[in-house]
Amino acid sequence: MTRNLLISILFCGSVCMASAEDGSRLWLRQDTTASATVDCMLQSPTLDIARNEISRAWRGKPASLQLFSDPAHEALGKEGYTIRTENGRITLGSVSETGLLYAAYHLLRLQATEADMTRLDIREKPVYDLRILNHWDNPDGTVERGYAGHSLWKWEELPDRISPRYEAYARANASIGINGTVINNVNASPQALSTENLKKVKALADIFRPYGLRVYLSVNFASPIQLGGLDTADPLDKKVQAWWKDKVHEIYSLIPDFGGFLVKANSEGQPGPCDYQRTHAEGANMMARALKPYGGIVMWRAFVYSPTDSDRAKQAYLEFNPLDGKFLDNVIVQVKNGPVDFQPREPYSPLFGAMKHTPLMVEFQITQEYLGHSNHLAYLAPMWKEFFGYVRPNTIRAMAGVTNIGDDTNWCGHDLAQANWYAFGRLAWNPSLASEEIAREWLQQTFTTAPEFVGPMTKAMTDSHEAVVNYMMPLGLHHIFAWNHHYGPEPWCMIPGARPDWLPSYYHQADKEGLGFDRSHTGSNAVAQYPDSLAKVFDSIDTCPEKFLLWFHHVPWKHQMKSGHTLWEELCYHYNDGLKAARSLHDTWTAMKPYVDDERYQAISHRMDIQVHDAIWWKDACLLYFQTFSKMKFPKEVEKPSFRLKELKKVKLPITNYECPTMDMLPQL
Ligand code: GCV
Repeated sequence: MTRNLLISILFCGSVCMASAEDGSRLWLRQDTTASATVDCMLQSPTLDIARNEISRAWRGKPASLQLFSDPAHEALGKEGYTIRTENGRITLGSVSETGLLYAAYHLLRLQATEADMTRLDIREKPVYDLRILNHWDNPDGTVERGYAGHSLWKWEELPDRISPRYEAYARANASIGINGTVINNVNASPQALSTENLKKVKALADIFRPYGLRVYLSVNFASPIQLGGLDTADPLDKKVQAWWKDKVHEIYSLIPDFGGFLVKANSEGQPGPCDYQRTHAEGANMMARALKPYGGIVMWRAFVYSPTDSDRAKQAYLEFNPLDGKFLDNVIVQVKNGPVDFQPREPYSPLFGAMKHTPLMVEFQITQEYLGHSNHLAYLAPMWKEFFGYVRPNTIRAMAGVTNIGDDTNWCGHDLAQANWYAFGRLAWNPSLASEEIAREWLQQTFTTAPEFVGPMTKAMTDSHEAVVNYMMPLGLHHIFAWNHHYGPEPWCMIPGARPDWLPSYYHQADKEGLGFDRSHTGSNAVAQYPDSLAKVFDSIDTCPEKFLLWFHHVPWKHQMKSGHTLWEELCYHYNDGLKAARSLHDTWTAMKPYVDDERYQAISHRMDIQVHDAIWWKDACLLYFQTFSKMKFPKEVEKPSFRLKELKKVKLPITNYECPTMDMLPQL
């Protein structure tokens, strides 16, 4: 049965208009001069957006937007939709207005990617109900691990002045199906919940709402003390419970569709329930009870590790697995994809699959904290797909991504990094999409559909993650970054008095015997946290996939690898291949000049110069340093070092944890 909405859109001709190519239009760059006639029987903010999007850009057959309540559409859920060619027109159908908005963007994507639209019969339903961005934005406008300028949110101007970028942000998210945003840093200020701040949050929520984007807040567990003046934040204390209940009531009176809380507790110095000898479950459940009457949720992070003797990679599992089944049903435990911390490559976190009675969501990092910031091209869909190669999508409840968005004109610093925002949204909708397919459609919409451009660039993007892994940390090496800013290589880094698990030597364990962290049964036995069949594979140096070898094993320098090379040679070849691949990405881009506007061409070229520079820096720093242990020669095919170890050891970049270095700050070749 259709409800009585019918919007007819008639095609009108248009002319193409040129505009500055500064990257600000993201992948939403269709000519919007179509001025199609729209016949609309119902109006609402969301439907108006859907109608306008189609009427301004659609150049195909007449189209209708229809709300349905039939079983076929109900089976697609609140946000699913159909797109069908029927009787000479295209019908977009859904049970909800947001579903129709998503359908509108899908239709326009088909047009922008020049898909065959003669007979459309599309049924779409998101795999995850929660597809959510996490901003690590601070109240002072800085963005922790953000490399695209300052925060988009202008707190000092809100709620009176509204930047047009807020709506542009919501639109971009809706166009790829992202339906939630946590707008502040997980290292949360208690002030996030002040009445004054909540009014600002409400202003954003009002703008986002028609785009189907709900607002969430990161909260500081000690807010009842810091903000409420209580003498405790103990989750079992009645006054504390009442404080949260009242605060939640206040939030919902301002923002009726508020999504809920994200909590980093007892992690890296943040307060939490363990301060009162309570468990994470007790802390999470206390907040969940306050949110439950309004339909709100708690996303409770499992990113915990203390300076104990226990291998850092084991700690989240050790602390959370015993709590399986103890969380209320509106709590989702948010787990980083790997057991350590968003390294260029990690095995999946063993909590996935272990906590069978607790809803879990995966946290990916879109911002490139450990992948060359916004200087390097690292298309991350292949890395996220690797996770889904081990963790079946239907065993988790939701997907979160730490954003790479800032107030830079092009949103993400590197124009090609927009693809990671895009890919996150597309995979959160459907994790079985192929990385290549997502790259291709992003390139077609963002640059040109010319096959001479799309073909080589799809390949370059898809290869880029492996290139970065190779020139930074191949074969399972991890966390050998410079202290704090996590940009360049510092495998030698030694800070007196620092926590051992914040220093590279904790992770690479280089010595005269070999390299790598022994997490097998002879070492920390982290392998035992995986299901038996996989634990066995990881446990043996002979069966462990080589991409994880140094993650799970301390491997002798002369160990024979599958290629027949020794570990030392193999390491050298990987770094060398990474450098070659970085050069090849740059060459591909150079050949794309005829297909790209000059502004974006130059901006990307410049960042690729830095990427090649950094690949040399990483290769030289790591190989020269590890050579002091292996005492072995470089194979002759490996490019001679350009830097000297002594010089590299002196490098200290003048950047903080929210800046991206410029070429002049880097060690000079
Ligand atoms: C928001 C890593 C990052 C921190 C980040 C933390 C987290 O340690 O370096 O900047 O803090 O992860 O995810 O909580």
